[in-house]
Amino acid sequence: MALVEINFDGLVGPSHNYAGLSLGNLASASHAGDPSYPRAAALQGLGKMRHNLALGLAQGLLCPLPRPNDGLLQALGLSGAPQDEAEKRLRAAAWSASSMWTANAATVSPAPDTADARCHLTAANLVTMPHRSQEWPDTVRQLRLAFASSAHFAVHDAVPACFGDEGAANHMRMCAQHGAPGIEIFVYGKPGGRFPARQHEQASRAVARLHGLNPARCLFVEQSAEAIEAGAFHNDVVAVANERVLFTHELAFADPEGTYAAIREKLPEAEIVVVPASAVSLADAIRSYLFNAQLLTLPSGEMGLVIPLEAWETPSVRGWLDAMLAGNGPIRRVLPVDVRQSMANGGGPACLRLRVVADPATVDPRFLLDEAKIALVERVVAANWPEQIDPGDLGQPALTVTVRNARAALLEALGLPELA
Ligand code: SUG
Repeated sequence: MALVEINFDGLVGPSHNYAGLSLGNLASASHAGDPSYPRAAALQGLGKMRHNLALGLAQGLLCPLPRPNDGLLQALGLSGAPQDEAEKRLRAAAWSASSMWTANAATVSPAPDTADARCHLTAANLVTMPHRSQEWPDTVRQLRLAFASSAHFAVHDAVPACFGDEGAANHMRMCAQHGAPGIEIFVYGKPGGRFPARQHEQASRAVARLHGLNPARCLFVEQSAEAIEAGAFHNDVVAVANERVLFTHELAFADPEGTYAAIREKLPEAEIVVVPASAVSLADAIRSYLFNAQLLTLPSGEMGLVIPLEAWETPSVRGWLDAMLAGNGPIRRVLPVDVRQSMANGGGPACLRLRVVADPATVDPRFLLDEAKIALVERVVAANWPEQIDPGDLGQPALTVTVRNARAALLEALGLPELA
């Protein structure tokens, strides 16, 4: 069994729009009401997938969920036109393309870490934000299709809604190599601040139990209240790990030194790269999404950091990265990509992907990409995704038809009638 890391990117859906739905996500709030460009957004995402595939890495795709979600509107008694701002927001929720951020689709524990030696995935309930809480039943359906081989995978329903769970965005795995047993680090927030703490400690503990993880190989770490307050609504906005390396802002965790010591105790080969606030302020880190990067092991064995262009263009971040590259650290390449449409809603390169360590031969091939399939999906997007959506367009019958037909064209092209 050749276990490799496969990045499953969420394709930006045809209803992508800026509705300002995520309290505590500064980008979402500041772009509320802007026109969005779904076609350009999806093509940017596909450009990132092609970029990473060309690095020699395994790449997968998850499809957008059905939108608008009439079932949600009906359940809320909202079949007619919205009567006030609150109802407008609920309608926007039913149109949200937020499932593109597949780092929030599930938490994944690869086979080497679990008691039954299968890769376990638990869909995230995303209960803190109404527009995200509708995702998981459709997500779990898609995961059960992509990872249908029960000899290799176990896909769990979301944990009960009493505890908020945001999936892999608050989970890091460190190990000597992807295919070796690892330690799993669950990061939770404590409520009470200006912004919601979306990940509950008890949700993380439930996921660890469901996955059959060895408690001695797990860490449950509190995110710093300061980071949440500054707009780090998920831990992956301020830290990212890959194999033996943790790349983190100094203010990411409530107890940074204790966290680093606990990691080193469980994984002596760990290398922890800390960016001090004196070099990159928390505000710059969050605005630029430096840490919402894909930290990848390249086929050469070197590590590369796929960052958003916004990070490359932020002077303090650029200065720190240039110094890092000139030094001797474990991250040897920095690779900027353009995902500006997603970034404007608070989703960087790391948000757009779900990492699954598995043998690609055990995954349904319809969810795996090569160059030809990326080109196929690009053609479908170019022909079917709306070019622009203005906030006032949501709910229009013609746009509803366009959005539904666009997704249907994608499922047809990928041969995925089960998701229709
Ligand atoms: O949940 N934005 C997403 C961004 C998710 C980023 N994911 C990770 N950090 N892993 C969120 O806040 C904005 C939607 C809107 O406002 O229209 C939104 O849902």
